[in-house]
Amino acid sequence: MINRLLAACFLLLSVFLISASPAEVPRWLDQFQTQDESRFPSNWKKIQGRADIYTVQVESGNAYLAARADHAAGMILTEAKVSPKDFPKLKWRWRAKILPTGADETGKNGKNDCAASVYVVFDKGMTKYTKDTLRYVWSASSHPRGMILKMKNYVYYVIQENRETPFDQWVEEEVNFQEDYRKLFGKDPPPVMAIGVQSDADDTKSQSWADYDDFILIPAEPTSATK
Ligand SMILES: [Ca+2]
Repeated sequence: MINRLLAACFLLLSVFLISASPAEVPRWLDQFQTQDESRFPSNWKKIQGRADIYTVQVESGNAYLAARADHAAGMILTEAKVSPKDFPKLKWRWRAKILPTGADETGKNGKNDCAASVYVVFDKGMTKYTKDTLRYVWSASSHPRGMILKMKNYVYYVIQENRETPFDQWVEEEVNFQEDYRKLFGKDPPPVMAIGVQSDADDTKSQSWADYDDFILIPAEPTSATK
C-alpha cells in the first residue's frame, strides 16, 4: 500500500513538474532586501527629475524604497522585459506618509502631483518619450478608485488609491495591466520594458512621502488546453 501511495505521489509530482513552464512562476522585480541601506537602489535608474528623493530604508529587517519628495518630483525605472501574455499582472505594496497639499491629477488647477504612483511602460519600439504607459496613482485628492485620466495619447492614469485610504499603512495592490491596456488603447499590448515609480510634489511645492515594496510580476493562468 505504501509503495502504491509513493508511486501515486511520484506520478503527481512528475505531472506537475512537466506541466509547469517558467512563465508560471511569479517573477520578483525587487524586494529591496539586497540593496544598500540609505542609498539609491542599484538596479533602478533615473528617467526624469530628482533621483535623490529615493533611498532604500530598513524597518524591522524589511528593506523598502522610500520616496521623500520635498518641492520635487522624480521618476525612476527598473527593467522588466516581459510579454503581457506571459505576465499580465503586477503586484506591489505601498504606503503613503504625507500627501501633497491640494494636488489634483486632472491638472485643472496646475497642481498635478500625487502621493505615489507606479508605472508600467510598454515598448512599442519608438523613442523613450513616446512609450505607451499606464500610471497607477495614489491620489492626494478624492478622485474615486478606478477613475481613468487620459493625459496624452500614450499615457493613462488609473486612480488606484486616494486620500481616503489610511495613511502610514501598507496597502497591497494587484493590477491586470494587460486588460487595462486592451481597454484603454483598444488593442493587445506590446511587450513590457520597465516598471517605474514617481512621487511628485513639485507643482504643489509641498511634500509627497511614500514607501514602495515587493514588486512582482504574476504569470498568466494556465489556459484550459494546458490544465
Ligand atoms: Ca522589502
